[in-house]
Amino acid sequence: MIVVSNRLPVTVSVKDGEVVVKESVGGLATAMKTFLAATDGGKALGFDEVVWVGWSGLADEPPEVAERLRGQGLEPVPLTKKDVELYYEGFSNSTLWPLFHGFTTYTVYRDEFWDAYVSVNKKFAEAVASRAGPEDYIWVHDYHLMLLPLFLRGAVPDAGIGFFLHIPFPPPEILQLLPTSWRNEILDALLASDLVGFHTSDYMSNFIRSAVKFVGASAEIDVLKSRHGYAKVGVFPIGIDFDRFYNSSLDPEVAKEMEEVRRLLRGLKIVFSIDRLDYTKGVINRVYAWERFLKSHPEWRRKTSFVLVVVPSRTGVQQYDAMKRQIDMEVGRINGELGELDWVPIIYLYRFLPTPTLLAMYNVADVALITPLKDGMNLVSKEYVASRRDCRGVLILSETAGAAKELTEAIIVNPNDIDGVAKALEKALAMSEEEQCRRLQEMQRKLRSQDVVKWGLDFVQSLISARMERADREAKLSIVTPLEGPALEQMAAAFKAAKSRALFLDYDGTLMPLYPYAYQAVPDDELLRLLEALAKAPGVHVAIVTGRPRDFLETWLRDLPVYVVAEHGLWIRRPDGSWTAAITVDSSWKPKVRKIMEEFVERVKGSYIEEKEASIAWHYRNVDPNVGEAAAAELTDSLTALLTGSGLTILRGKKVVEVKPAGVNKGAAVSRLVEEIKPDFVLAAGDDETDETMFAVLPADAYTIKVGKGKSLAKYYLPNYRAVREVLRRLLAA
Ligand code: GDG
Repeated sequence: MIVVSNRLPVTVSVKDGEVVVKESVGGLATAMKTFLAATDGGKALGFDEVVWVGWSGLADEPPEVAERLRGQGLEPVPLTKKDVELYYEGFSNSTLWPLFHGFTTYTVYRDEFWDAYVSVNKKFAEAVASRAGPEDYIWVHDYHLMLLPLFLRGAVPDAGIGFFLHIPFPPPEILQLLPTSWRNEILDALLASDLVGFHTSDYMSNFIRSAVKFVGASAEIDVLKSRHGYAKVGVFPIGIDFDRFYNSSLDPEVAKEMEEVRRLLRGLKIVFSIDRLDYTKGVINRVYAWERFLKSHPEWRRKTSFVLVVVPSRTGVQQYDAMKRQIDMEVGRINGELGELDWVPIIYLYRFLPTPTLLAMYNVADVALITPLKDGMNLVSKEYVASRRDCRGVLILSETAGAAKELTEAIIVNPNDIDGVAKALEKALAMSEEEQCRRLQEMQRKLRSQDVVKWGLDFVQSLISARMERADREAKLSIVTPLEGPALEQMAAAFKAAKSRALFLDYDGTLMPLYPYAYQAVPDDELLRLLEALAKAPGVHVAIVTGRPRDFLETWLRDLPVYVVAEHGLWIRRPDGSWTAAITVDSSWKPKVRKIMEEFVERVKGSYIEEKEASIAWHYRNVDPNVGEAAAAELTDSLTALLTGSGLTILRGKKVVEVKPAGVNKGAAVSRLVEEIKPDFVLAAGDDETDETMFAVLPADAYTIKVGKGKSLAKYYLPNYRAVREVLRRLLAA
């Protein structure tokens, strides 16, 4: 397995010509190290070796650094000063970081940034490729490397490629601000992965909506189909090393620190927060909320202090320096205004805390005030909760942190609601010990079971199965052979030899040409005579398997003794003319969907709605293709937002977007008929996506035929409906 992240999990320095390598602390490095240690360096998962590829942190590093790192399972990607400036500080931290966190006005768009991002992602791909083979798994981390899956797919096409995003994925309306080609290249590159993972389902659905809207991917629950094939998407909320924090107070060094902190703070109630200096963290909002609290609750003055730790980060970047000055100024003002000779309202530290001190603070703080404006996950909140073996302490957490989805027993606040945060502070400081413990226990239960090892295992196991599914699909997709010559003769012979034969035939595009309007595709005499002759032949069962509504089929096929599967498997008609429904039909959702589709009919000239008993379809066959595809993507997007969790699915067929109940498809209906008819010869033919569900469920010896161009699960290929009719005539002759 190859792990790739912008930074290697070490801090490297060169002192007096000697290379010094230290382990680094912080989110990703610690998380992966814990995961790897728990899996015996990946061996428990079947990996012989784990190599980590990334930047050492030194620009223009001397060659001895690489040598030294390689000896430790690390593969450095050397970056120049210019790379660091344009790719790291530039595109990663001045474009993607603000935009993905929703800080659109801080986002800088510069061509040199983008160019460097592309070229550094290529450098990473080369470094990975130098170590990777076709059997390997590559796990790429975070927003610095979003183009990497595409470059890797080119360099090591058969490797398993997984990508995990540690920060939020923004909604399409925000992503849209990125210049079109950058935005689309990023989405397209991510889709070259086998698996793309996010912290929350919101981020995942933002990604799905963007991929559908901007690069025309089609979504099937947790799979996105694009020009690269299939990419799985999933939610993997990162956890922490629970036991390490839960046991921290037992560590003598931490215990000593705890005592020291308690002694220095003399019985004051402590409200604690620690953050990297970053505008996403909303530090100033906390300061204002604290001021509001102290002003509206003077009785708490001298009884409590706010320990505000801000860790230096990205110094030298303009926005960060301005923010630092504002914090310095406001903290000074409040301390000056409200402080006393023997009491400081805000104890402000601008530095990195040694780990034992941080753990001591987690263990003694009465309240943790963690109110970022936007945060992918936020590990500090989890670490605080896990540390409280004594079952004391209250967490105040922003609803805009990914962690709020799991830590629902925290006091959840809106970080911009200064009054709300001030009230939460009062509630937290007054909370009974029983309630503190009840809330903590519930959160600890979740953190214990969803720890960082579980996160890693879930991701890697999903990656392994996603890759297997892809290999499986590609193997099947690649063997479509023309149905002619000996292949056709062999099939005709099998048809003749069989006792019971089932023919599952799609209608539009398979037996008939595609017409601009659905109502125009009225069966011609030649087709009707052919179907009738087949259906009346002994031991032959003909089924027309289509997305069309019952009434159309009743009108035109009524007199034929054939099976009919209508509306993609919702209705089945037996040759005796009786109809049965596959599920009970609830149509209460239809008006809402119709209303949205009507807007599109209004806007997109030439498009129209076809309403069926259990589904509604929007057709755009006779619309300018560019306009039609863009509108279809937009419609799918609006419908996805409306229908998530509704038990309905959105189907994108050829020039049609259709909404219908989930679990109903041609494949399910055809399986039913196979059980009923028990044929010893099965043929299925179809031309679009919806027919793939038939090919997927039929027995291995079935003759499955893809009509027209494109990849398919079918075994054989025929160019058009005329060829299909020709083959049917050949069978009839047999
Ligand atoms: C990304 C996402 C997501 C911090 N200050 C000190 C210190 N730390 C440690 C904490 C914690 C980590 O650093 C920071 O955790 P974050 O959750 O903020 O993670 P990041 O790595 O900044 O960022 C974030 C995360 O990835 C994981 O996916 O949660 O949303 O932005 O572990 O304890 N440690 C010590 N002294 C400090 O002063 N010793």
